[in-house]
Parts: sequence; C-alpha cells; structure tokens
Amino acid sequence: MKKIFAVLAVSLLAVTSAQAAEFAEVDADADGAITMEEAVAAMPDLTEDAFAAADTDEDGSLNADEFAAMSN
Ligand SMILES: [Ca+2]
Ligand SMILES: [Ca+2]
Repeated sequence: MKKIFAVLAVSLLAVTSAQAAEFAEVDADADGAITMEEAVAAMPDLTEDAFAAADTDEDGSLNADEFAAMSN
C-alpha cells in the first residue's frame, strides 16, 4: 500500500512542477511577465482579444496569476 501512496505523491508533484515550468517556458526572457509576443510564440493560436481578456490588470503583460487563470 505504501508504494501506491508514494507513486501518487510523485505524480502530484510532477503535475505541480509541470504547471510552474509552463509559465517559465512561455516567459522567454524570464522577467516574470508574459508579453503578447512571448504568448504568441508559445501559443500561435492566441488572439489579441484573448490576451487582452486574460490581462485583467491591463498592464500589457500576463503575470503568473493571469497566465494561470487563462490556462484553466
Ligand atoms: Ca517576459
Ligand atoms: Ca497583466
């Protein structure tokens, strides 16, 4: 039984780090914000409207929270 829990714990960790890595991957210059250019480079189908809708504080870039909200 312990082995099953260990496998589950590892799987959960993998999911968590995968989401974190995704933001870092899209944020090509690692400044903590995703610009329209960075977003489109990672997601070619993203429209300007979708980006603007995700940019809830309207500063022209997506922070980690805005990116997470858009991804969900
Ligand atoms: Ca950036
Ligand atoms: Ca923003």
